[in-house]
Formats: sequence, C-alpha cells, structure tokens
Amino acid sequence: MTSRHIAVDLGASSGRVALGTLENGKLHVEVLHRFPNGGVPVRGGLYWDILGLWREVLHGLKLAARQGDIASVGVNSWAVDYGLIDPQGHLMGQVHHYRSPRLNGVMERVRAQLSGERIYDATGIQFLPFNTLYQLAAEVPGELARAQTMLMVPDLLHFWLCGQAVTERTNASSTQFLDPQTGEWATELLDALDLPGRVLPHIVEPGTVLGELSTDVAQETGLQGLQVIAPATHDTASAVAAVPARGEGWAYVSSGTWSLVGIEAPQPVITPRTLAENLTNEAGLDGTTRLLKNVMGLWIIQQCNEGWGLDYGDLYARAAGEAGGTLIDPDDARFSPPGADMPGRIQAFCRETGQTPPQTPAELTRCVLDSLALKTAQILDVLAEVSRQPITTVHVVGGGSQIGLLNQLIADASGKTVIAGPVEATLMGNLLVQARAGGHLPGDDLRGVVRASVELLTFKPGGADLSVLRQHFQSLTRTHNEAEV
Ligand code: LFR
Repeated sequence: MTSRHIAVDLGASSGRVALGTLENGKLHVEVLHRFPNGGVPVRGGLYWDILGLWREVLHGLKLAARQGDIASVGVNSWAVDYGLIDPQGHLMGQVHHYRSPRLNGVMERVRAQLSGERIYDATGIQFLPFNTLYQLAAEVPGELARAQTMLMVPDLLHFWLCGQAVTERTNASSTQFLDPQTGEWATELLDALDLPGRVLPHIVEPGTVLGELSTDVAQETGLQGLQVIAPATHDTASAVAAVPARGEGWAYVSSGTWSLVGIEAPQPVITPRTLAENLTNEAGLDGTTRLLKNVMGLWIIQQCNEGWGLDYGDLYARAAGEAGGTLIDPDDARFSPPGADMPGRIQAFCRETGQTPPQTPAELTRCVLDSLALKTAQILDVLAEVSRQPITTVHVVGGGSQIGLLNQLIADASGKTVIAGPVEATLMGNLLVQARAGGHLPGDDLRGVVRASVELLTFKPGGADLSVLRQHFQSLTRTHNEAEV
C-alpha cells in the first residue's frame, strides 16, 4: 500500500513544503520547497509576513501537484500566534510575532489581576510572556469586539485551504486558556479579563479531516481532490509524535530555534512543584500530555550569526575545538528579543556574573552550547523527579539533532545516552498523522514507522566530567528560576 501526503511545516526561521510517501511501513520525506521566515519589524511592532508565507505554501503545493496522486495536506507551525477573522471571513490586520514588544509587561499585568496559581491550575501551562492569553490582553480595544473568530496560525492556513474554521487541540493548548482536564476552553480566565470567549472556535483532535481543498486553491495549484487533514498542528507536538522511542524511561529534546525538553505523560501533572519549576502540560497526540519546558535554544546562536554570516557547519566545528566553561542562563529574558547585539548580551551576562566574556564566534557559540546542554540536564532531573520515572535515554530530534557537539554535551551533562534523529521529526509526525487519519497506516505504531525509516546516531556519556560546570551552572540559574514564576 502506498500513499502520498503533503506536510507544510512553518518554523520561526524557515518554512517548508514536503512530500511524504508511505510505502511498506516506511516513510520517505522529500522537501519540495524551503523558504526563509522571520519577524518583520514595523514602527516598533513585530509581525509575521503571513501573506508571504501563504504565497510560499501555494508555490510548494504547485510543485507537489507535478508529482500527481496525493491524498492529503496538513499544516503545522510554531505555537501561540493567531489571526483575527471578521464576520465576512477576512483576516483583520496583521499577525503579531510572539516576540513583539507589544507584550512587554502584559503578563505581569494579567498576573496581578488573576493569580498565577489560578491560571496554572486551570491550564497547567508554563508562564511565557507571549502565551496567547497575554497576546489577547494586549489587543487594541475594539479589535476583539469586531472579530468573529480567532484562528491560530495553522488553523488560519487550513481555513484558507478548505474554508473550515476550527482549532486543533495540540496548538490550542499553547494559548494558556485550554483546560487540560475538561478538554474545553477555560473561558472563565478570559471572562475574568473581560476578553470575549465567543471568538474561540470549536476544538478538533489531530487527525481530523477538515474538508476538501477549496476550488480556488485547487485551481491555483493544480492539485485536485485532496483532503485537508489537521495533523498535530503545534510543530512540537508533531515532532514528539515522531520521536523514535520505544518502551519507557525516555525523554526528548525537540531542538531548533527553541529547545523543548520533555517527556510524554499519560495525563497532566499540575502540582505546586511543576508550577515552581514552570513546567508546561501541552496536549500531545492521542490524549497524551507533553510535560516539558521551553529553553531558549539555538535562537541565541541564530541571532548572533545574523551578524557573523558564517557557515553553521564551520561554526560548530570551530566551537568543538574550544575549551568552553563560560556559561550563561539561556532563559535569561535579555536573550529573547531579536537583534544584532546578541553577542554583546552574552558578554554582558558573563561580566555581570564575574566571568571573562567569550570573544570570538567559536567561543560565543561554545558558551551557548555548553549552557544549553547543562540546562537540558537540569530539566531532565526535574522531569524524572516530578514524574517519578527514571530517564535513561534522551531522544534529540529536529534540526539541532545534527549538531554532534551539542548531542555529546547533552550526554555528558546529563549522564544519559543521547539518540539523535530524525532531523525531520516534525514533518514526519505531521505526515504520519495524516496517513493514519486517511486509513493508510494500519495499526497505531507511528514511532515504529519512524524507526524503520531513518538512521539514528548514538552518543554515550563519559566524554568529560562536567560536575564542576554543573555546580557553576546551578548557581548561575538559581536566581533566574526564582524570578520566573
Ligand atoms: C517551537 C515552538 C515552541 C513554542 C514556540 C513559540 O517551534 O512551537 O513549542 O513554545 O515555538 O511558539
């Protein structure tokens, strides 16, 4: 049995349209179209070029049409951002970027109105200043009153593809106003903030057939008779669905612009301890919970490299030759905004914490990678503790899984075996959920298909003794963790 599906994966720094062919229990992924993405600054605001992204998607679909006979298409993207739709079905205004300065101070204001405990008890979601809850609170008065519906970015693209305006569950959970116990919107949080819960669409599960490709899109792209199927539309949820793990005792790192460090739990874990650690309980595939923590990730290096313009392979090879040992807390709020002064921000952090600042691109990169590895190890310990499950293996998936140095550092810092790959976990998770929904994947073993389809690399701990560095890191981050929740 052969089936073919198209996955659209929109990431914060790049997007792609890929064709997946499922044949004899193996999935072959071919990226047909790759395009850059990023925030567009305008007069102090920061936005996504959503129409530009849509044009790239249409272009990718045209390329796919040349391949003939495709069963379905589905879109995933980063989380939390949305568009507002007016009663005529038109997009209102722009789609704001989650790093927009419009959010400065908003989370603090909302938390002064509703207590942190109340928000966390109702949602189990990590406090991040850009959660949709704070974005809605930052809307210009009147905008929400005019809106008929709020659609998350992948939902918006599905709406444009087939006319169905619904929200898919995994991404809905990133808003911080979905109740993981009832599975419904936690509208009482919006009511308490005077925000209109009526704009929230009906929630559907990953794997829901949304409809047929609209006639206008079919005409524009040359694709005929395709179903639009919602995958796990949050990119991290699709990536976790494709983690090639088996059995128990494993964690994952979805490594890219962000580093999402977590485990898959059978149900949400919402306790004073998970609140204190600021862990998130995002919805996963098939009713699972993604108990994880956001770590700033490769964003810091990406922003540095905007100025350096270096080849990433060379940069990481040079970083591997550095002694390392200078550390930052990658989750310090100063590293979140975009900007060419990222090396300066790293150096300032080092100076403030009594360390000699790294100077060269290789030294700066090594400093970030060491810090990311130590942060990952720290979170893995917390996850094992709160879930009462030992973790022995860490699956690193996504673009960052190609950085051998980082994989080895995570193994050394955590004392756990790291298994790296697949690079295209998000695309694979997206494609496999579509294939299953369309009845093309007998059985439920998505992860088995991934294991059969890709080569994985193993990194054993023991390269270096990092106990002193771990202690140093612990003392650097303690202050920050306390400030976070
Ligand atoms: C990763 C990701 C994270 C989310 C962040 C912002 O691409 O989706 O899971 O917290 O982007 O949306």
